[in-house]
Amino acid sequence: MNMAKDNIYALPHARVGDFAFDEAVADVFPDMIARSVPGYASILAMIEQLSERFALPGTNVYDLGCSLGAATWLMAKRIPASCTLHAVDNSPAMVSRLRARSEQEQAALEGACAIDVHQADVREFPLSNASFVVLNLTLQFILPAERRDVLAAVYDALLPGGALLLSEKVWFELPTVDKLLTELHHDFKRAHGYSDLEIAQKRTAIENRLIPDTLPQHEQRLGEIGFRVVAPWFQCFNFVSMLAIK
Ligand code: GEK
Repeated sequence: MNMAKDNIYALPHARVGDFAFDEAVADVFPDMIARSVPGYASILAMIEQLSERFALPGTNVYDLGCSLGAATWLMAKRIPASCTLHAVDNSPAMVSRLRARSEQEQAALEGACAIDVHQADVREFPLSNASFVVLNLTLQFILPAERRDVLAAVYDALLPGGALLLSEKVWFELPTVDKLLTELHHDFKRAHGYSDLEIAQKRTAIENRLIPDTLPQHEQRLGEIGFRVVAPWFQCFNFVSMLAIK
């Protein structure tokens, strides 16, 4: 796994453009996400565990917004070999690296389920016969007005008892709580070697691309769509992961 260091925002940018999942980001992505998302490793470990619980033989499992396939890879070794695991991302830079890794490391996947890698937009990607669907830090990059349709498509594709794993950055209505948890997130980034300049420039770059909801907004929308159980199971500062069961 490539662990090149993320220093994309280390030097001052004359104009901080909008954040994009391009070649430069894909090159440093494992380092970037580990140092930016508190609890990322814990969430991945639990996705592996949950996939084993929910994935049923002969069904589809989806990793929507898979990036370099960190969750895909873990799930492949845990779910029934008769499943098809669909890894979907619309970033060509991410998808080409994931395809290359799958080809290079075929031996490691011996006996595991088939992995189908798709360069596609999750807003349009057809889903069916699903037992477990992962949206790990992806929905937050989809425009708020379009989120309900994506989640409803997941709900429609899930078999009864099937589950959606949804991890998101969130904001908090109470200003004191929002300020505190945002500061703690920035402290986390500082403790992992990001400078104040990097934190500030990344914040500017991502402002228009990552628009968080609150946890109650997520819970209400998932409930309205029809999910029988909505259980937030993880929170670290302003990052939350929930399980929604049909
Ligand atoms: C992980 N889940 O390591 N269609 C498809 N992909 C999209 C779309 C879209 N409309 N919008 C954004 N993406 C991963 C981490 S990263 C999270 C997910 C982060 C993709 C985008 O290209 C990127 O690869 C991913 O969603 C978000 O478990 O960078 O904070």
